[in-house]
Amino acid sequence: MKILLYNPDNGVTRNFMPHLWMFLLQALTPPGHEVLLVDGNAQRMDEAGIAQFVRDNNIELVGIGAMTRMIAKAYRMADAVRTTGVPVVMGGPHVTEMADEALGRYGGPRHADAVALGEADATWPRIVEDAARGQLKDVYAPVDAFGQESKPTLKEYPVIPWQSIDLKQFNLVPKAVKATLQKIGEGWGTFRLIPVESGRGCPYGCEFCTVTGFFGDSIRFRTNESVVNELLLLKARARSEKGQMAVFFIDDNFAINIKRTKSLLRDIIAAGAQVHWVAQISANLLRDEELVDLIADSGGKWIFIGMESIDPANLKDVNKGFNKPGEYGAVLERLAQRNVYAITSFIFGMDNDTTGVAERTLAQVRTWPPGLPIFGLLTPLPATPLYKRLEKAGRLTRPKHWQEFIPFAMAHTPLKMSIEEAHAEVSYGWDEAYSPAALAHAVESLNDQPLGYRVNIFLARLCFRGIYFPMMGKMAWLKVIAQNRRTIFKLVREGFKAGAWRGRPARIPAIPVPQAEPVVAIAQAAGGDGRVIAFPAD
Ligand code: B12
Ligand code: SF4
Repeated sequence: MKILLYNPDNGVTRNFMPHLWMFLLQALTPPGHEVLLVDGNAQRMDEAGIAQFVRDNNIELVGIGAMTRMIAKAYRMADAVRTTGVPVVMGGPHVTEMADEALGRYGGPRHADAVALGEADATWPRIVEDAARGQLKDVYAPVDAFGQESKPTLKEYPVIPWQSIDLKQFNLVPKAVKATLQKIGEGWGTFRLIPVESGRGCPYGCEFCTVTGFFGDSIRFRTNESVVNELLLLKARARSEKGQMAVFFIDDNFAINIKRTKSLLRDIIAAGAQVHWVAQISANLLRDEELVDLIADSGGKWIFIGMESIDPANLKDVNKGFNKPGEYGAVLERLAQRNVYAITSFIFGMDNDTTGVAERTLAQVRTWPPGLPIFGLLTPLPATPLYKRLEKAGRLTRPKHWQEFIPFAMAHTPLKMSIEEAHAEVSYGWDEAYSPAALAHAVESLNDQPLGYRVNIFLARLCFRGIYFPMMGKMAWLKVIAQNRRTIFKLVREGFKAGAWRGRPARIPAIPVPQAEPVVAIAQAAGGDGRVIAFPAD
């Protein structure tokens, strides 16, 4: 059978990283079937396009995975596929919670022939075999022989054959400069950010988050050996094509078991498997100096921290009281001393937020080492405790907000300000944090560092700006470049000075890894279409 796995774009922003579920299910497909992957972020497709693709390639089964944010598009694409007579299986966090919606059991149209609930590692092979026999069931649940929910232990993790997967659509280096960049240093002809998981599950249960409900509060880890081997495979692939790979450890909380994270990072270093990496780690776990040392030494460059709010009352409301705003500055300082920087995520529209929350947050951010602040609105995702609380209180203004996705728009009324005021706070946050003055300030604050670090922070900021501000097309980019011309000119001028790129970082990592380049490549790629995508709330 020929199978297509498809992940939709969200219609607004473009993702910089492929989705792990596609590679994982491809690796778990029983032998004898061919699996094609299409990521809508890399290959835009509309309804007619996917129907044509299915016909042209004689596809016999289509698997679609989507978050809540893209579900409306996912349903439209599924409908288009089903008009060709090819069955559609849907999976992922949204349909797991809203299976009846996908199956048309709420009285609405049916979009999927079958739905895979929860983690599909064990059910996918069954789905494929049933589809091949023409006997798809409506619902596939991950249960054991006794009907009890069962989750993969991850001890027997499949080997994703990175050496041979077709990754053409996921190269962030624009075609026009690929050949030239291939000749630079070890080669920059390709740059890919690859998702790797080392474990699943988070016990913290923050009120707005899907993860604890979906993956459960039992945390499971792959063996160190299997993660290290995967990194080695990725490095070998990058070398063979004169390119670079960076890794996003997509674990919800990469250091949830500090002892185990340290042992993994030590094994990575011992095996020479360091790549540049990004990971999500909650602030409370970054108090550990030894952990932060190992992060830097193993190639960690950016840590995503779900700070959410600088107001302890807000954090308590959403069951995230383990975040202590008073220690945020020290945590970031500890990272910055090792040249690791943070993507700090904030949520506005929380129940204790009042007007001016963006400026109050920014006043704190300005006292911290430079990083990438991002701002979003509290969003009631289906089946989360937050959704249930707001529904019970009659506070949902758009209870099915996913059916008509509007970026950066609230779906409930905050308690101490209006919806419009919350929107204005988010807008202010982005405006101020990504203004030319703020970008110049971020660059200047690293004046004692080699030029690469300053270029890195500048380009990363330009890219992250695109999460909120449309930077589609050349004109929008030219405008941004014109607004930031002073900083660009300064960086270029310094680039010509002898030794500017070398210098001595504030602290030399024990294991030397090249600096700055991944973000350079992301920025170059973003030059095509300008937008990068939001990170999750850790
Ligand atoms: C990495 C990640 C991202 C990446 C993008 C995704 C990528 N390229 O990998 C980035 C950082 C960009 C991102 C952004 C966002 N994310 Co995100 N992200 C994640 C994260 C941490 C890991 C995803 C992952 O790969 N998991 C591991 C794989 C193996 O699990 P999986 O995808 O669920 O797949 C399994 C099953 O679901 C199933 N499955 C999935 N698809 C399919 C399809 C078929 C056909 C079948 C049979 C089975 C199946 O099988 C897989 C194997 O078991 C998850 C949390 C999590 N742990 O999953 C949040 C998560 C998916 N993100 C979430 C959110 C909310 C966002 C943002 C909206 C955050 C924001 N405020 O901006 C943005 C929106 C992105 C966009 N495109 O518009 C929510 C989604 C909740 C929901 N109901 O939709 C999650 C669950 C986190 C949370 N806090 O609740 N995210
Ligand atoms: S927001 Fe982060 S820390 Fe909280 S439950 Fe979700 S994954 Fe865990």
